[in-house]
Amino acid sequence: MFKSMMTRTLSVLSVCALIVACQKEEKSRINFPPTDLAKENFIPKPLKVIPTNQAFGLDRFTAIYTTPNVEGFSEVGQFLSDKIKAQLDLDVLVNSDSDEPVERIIYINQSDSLELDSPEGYQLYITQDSVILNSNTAEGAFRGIQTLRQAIPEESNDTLAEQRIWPIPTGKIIDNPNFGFRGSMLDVARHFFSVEDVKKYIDLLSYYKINVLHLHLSDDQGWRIEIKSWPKLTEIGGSTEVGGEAGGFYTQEDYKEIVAYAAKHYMTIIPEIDMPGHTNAASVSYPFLNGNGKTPKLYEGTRVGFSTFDTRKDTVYAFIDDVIREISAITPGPYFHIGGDESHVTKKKDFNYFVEKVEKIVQKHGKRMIGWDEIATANIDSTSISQYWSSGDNAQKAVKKGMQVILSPAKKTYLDMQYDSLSKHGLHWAAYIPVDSAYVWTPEEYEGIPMENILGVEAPLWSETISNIDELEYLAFPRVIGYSELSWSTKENRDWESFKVRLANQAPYLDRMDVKYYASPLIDWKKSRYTYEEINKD
Ligand code: TNX
Repeated sequence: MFKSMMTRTLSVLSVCALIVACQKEEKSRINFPPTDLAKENFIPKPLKVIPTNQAFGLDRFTAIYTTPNVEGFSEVGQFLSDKIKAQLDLDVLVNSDSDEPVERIIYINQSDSLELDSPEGYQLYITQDSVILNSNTAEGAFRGIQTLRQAIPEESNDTLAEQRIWPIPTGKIIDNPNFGFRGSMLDVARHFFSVEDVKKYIDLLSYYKINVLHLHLSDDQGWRIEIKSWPKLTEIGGSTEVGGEAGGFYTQEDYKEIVAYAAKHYMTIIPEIDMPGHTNAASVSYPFLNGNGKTPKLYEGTRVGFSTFDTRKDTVYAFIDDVIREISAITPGPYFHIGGDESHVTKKKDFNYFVEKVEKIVQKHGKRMIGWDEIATANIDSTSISQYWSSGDNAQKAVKKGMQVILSPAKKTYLDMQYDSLSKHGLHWAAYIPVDSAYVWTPEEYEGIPMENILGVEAPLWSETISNIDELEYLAFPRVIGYSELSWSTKENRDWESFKVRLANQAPYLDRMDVKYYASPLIDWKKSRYTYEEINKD
């Protein structure tokens, strides 16, 4: 114990010595042109940005150090180093004791400072000689390095010294999220998306500090996760998708890979098995589940609301217990989503009875239940969570029960809504959602739901009209970037005119990541491979 404290103190001291040494080494100072940290295109906008108008030169004499012996910190340092390498082809060593000359350091520091009053809060102090990132937790450090990544210029300045230098503006950033839950949902049931596709979506979301990915794993058109005790769910139920293509599913190993990848990005995966409606694929696989008296067939259309489980059969609940048990065992996050939407052929009292029974099963397996807003009609616990998508009445019912609400109003947050009548993909039953309309609303004051009942904001991407990653990106980007700011930044810090400019400047990053975003004509894109006309020609 004493020894480890000593090592820690010593290494903090040696890092301090290094900073002082760097500061003394006047000759390594480079004459940067003045900068303005407040003009960086950060999304989401940090709580406070105080510029000091000089520059930290990121170059091959820069090294990363992290607080030793605190879980996760060196991995966050390595993550930053890997991203710098991928972007700039620059090697920045992490916690290295090599003799390579180091002139400037990035220090990722665990700090118990009371000012950092949330696990995701962080402070960045950028001076000419060092970048110090303070946070209580590795999660906060991870959010902080996304901000730092956004301050690294796309182009190096090659006129300042012999080596290539990427100047980062100096100053101080104090940041903390407005909502702890900032999510997106991906429907892998209507069309299946591969593990690689999901990982790319995670990469992009986490750059904008989104920390929840909800996977809609079952619907009428497909069952997408292996359940070892009920193998036909994927053998039969996973074999098709909308339009009649081959479908697909995640083995439990695939799912674990997604969960682990998300965890590395400090992102929680929420699995959803949609019940008692939206269950045609399950009932085709095991017909005893069916409650509407019809012999089901595989379904490749896009209608909703025609299927239901039999809510009065014990064997149905034994089946659900197995499904929730197997998925919960490989899901480290605290939530299990039971769907519950559009059960149009389930009688009201059967629906409520069903939700109440399934809530107990979810709790038995150690998870907190989430359901679409309809679940609030049942007699459920205040610990369960209602996801508002269409009914203000249901939201009020949830609030009366003391439940938390996730805000996903279809007419504001549905990523599958078309931008306008020219959009190549998407639906418009709830609204057309252009990029400004997606951003300009106030979750904190939505439909009179008290702030203390709002868990956060989630933008669902339903996949009836999209079948590959390019189409996914067309609908999600750039709107999901706006939802990241709506859920991270405070109301006072959000402003369409400012957001619009910062969004325009995301083009180089999105291009570098090969994101086929929709180049909305509302945005004066900084540089884009896709013009509005090109994207809209078919
Ligand atoms: C409604 S939103 C649905 C989904 C569809 C979506 C299409 C909700 C809980 N149910 O089944 O995919 O509309 O926009």
